[in-house]
Amino acid sequence: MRYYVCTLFPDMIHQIMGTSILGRAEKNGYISVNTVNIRDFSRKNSMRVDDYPYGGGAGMVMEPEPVYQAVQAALQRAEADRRAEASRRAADGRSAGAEQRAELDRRAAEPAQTEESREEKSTPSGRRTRVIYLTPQAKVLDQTLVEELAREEELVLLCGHYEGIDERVLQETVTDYVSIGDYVLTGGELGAAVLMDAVSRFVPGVLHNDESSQFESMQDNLLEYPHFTRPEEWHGRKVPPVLLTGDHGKIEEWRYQQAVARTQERRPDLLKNSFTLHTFWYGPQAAEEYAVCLHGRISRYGEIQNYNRNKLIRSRHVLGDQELLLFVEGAGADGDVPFEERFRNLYGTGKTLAWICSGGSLTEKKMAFLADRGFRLLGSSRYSGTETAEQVDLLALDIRKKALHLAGR
Ligand code: 6GU
Repeated sequence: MRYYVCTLFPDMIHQIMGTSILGRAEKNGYISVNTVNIRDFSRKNSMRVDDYPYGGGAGMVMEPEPVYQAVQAALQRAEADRRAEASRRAADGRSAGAEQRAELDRRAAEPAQTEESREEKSTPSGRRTRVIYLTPQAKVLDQTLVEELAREEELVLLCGHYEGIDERVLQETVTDYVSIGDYVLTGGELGAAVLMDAVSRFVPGVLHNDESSQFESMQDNLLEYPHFTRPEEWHGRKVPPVLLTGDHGKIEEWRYQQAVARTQERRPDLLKNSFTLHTFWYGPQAAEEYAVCLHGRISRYGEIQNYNRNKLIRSRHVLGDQELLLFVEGAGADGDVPFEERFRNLYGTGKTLAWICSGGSLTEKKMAFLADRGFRLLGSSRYSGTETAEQVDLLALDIRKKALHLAGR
């Protein structure tokens, strides 16, 4: 991940980003932190970049031209770095597969973008570089947006000061407006640092295995369960006995209950965005593997059930409003038990969300059947079993985003 921060205080950014885990990540090349000093683009002898607001009122406003020049400089550096990275990868790939090599060579060989064509042109991955303005007048950063931003190769961050920035340059350059909370700071730098910290945690290589939890409660819109380490008793307080049993099923269940109870108590507003995930799979072993993998990327809790089993088929299942059914059907899995028969005891409430993944054919009939049974179909996808971890991740993020959206939250 490459960051380009347009700011009046580059030292502040480098100070924060040069410390601890982020400093290590930069040293090891997993992230790069670049700054553009907006003051370098002042046209005044005083080097000032602010002026009085039209219409009067308190405070100063940052002028459009120096901000525009700074953002353009950031975008140009981003483009140069992207090219350098592509040729480096192409060089590295000479010994790798020919297909990959051809793709990378193609990217590296793309003609340089002129400044005039930038607006229409996008990055080699087909997207425009995101230019994020840090401001309290925006949607508050959350974990879903953090994960989405972490999928970018580069981000340009614009930090304002004084009362704000002339609206016209924002209209012309900014793609995203982000706040870090409902309070006002003296400038955008701390917001930019917060965003970069949260995003960098999702960049592969930044966290070591012992620093990252595979999937965090926050991604489930739940707070973390409480943690304990040695000694077993401290100041007369004992570690909850369940944690000493070694029974992983029980421990996971306890942690889930703790996470929900804690969220209820401290952040009840989060609970309405939380879903309990139930994954039902049937068909061959490959379906189970895919189900386990996808489930684990959508939620750290919930259950995975084998619907090949007659016992399950016979017992009644009703999923509620805040439950999400992930339905994974293996290739050629219709076999001996017809679909309608297999799910004759499965019901939703009418609001229960469902997503169908199929290794074979996704028929209208199956979708209609689920809709009839009280499920709201979020969407569907196909899988081949040859998906990369990144593709599964992307699908998981999409399902979570759609679930929040469809539930109207
Ligand atoms: Cl990102 N910037 C400023 N100046 N104030 C804020 C903020 C950002 N987020 C919350 N308050």
